[in-house]
Amino acid sequence: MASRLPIVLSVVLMTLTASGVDAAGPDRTGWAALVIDVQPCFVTGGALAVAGADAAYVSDVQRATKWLYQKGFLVLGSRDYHPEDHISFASNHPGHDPFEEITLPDGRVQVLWPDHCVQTAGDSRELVDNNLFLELVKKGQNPMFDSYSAFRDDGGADTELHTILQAKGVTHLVVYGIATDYCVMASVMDALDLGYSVTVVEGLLRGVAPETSAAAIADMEAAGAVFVPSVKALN
Ligand code: VGL
Ligand code: ZN
Repeated sequence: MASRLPIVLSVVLMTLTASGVDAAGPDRTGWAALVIDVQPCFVTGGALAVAGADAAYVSDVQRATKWLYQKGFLVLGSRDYHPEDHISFASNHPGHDPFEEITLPDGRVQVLWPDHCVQTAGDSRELVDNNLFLELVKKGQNPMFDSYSAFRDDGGADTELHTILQAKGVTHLVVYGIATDYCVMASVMDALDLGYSVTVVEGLLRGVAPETSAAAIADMEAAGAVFVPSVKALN
């Protein structure tokens, strides 16, 4: 039996190599990447296309995410996933237009958007390779509440994200995606509130508008997020 051990070991090693996990480099226990809303609705050609979120951006995100995965980071992500009667759709508020801000009867301020990331429509799918993700959290399904944050919606209902991160012992998040001034910012702020250390990859952010994106970056930094230009800074 003992003579078999080297064979078993080399099969295990070959399997690890084939899976693409590169054990070299720092220990990444406790670290996870969080890829926010890289979906067709938000990229060039989408209903709510964000400036600079083009095909080159999507392949940069794909490459960076695969690199982190190979370095031993857990990879999680979020998907905006709205029903057709969602409160954020201008089409559900006759007389109002996309990008208008309205006050709802309960006093909440809601930005109105074009119909986007509609459940089961092609534009809500994930653009980064699904096989890299431990979990992809859907958000914004409740027609009554928007959910910029990947952790919870405007009604206070939690997604499963925090529970999963805790179960996996994650303490440090590397965050990037779309949109800087909405879902990235809300997710980063909630992550900091929940006690995670947060590193934001600035080169992999795309925002709805330059002024609100610059303000969001300043706010995230002031709240304690660390900014790096690219994932290579994490080597
Ligand atoms: C987002 C606007 C509406 C985002 C989602 O992913 O930042 N922005 N829904
Ligand atoms: Zn949305």
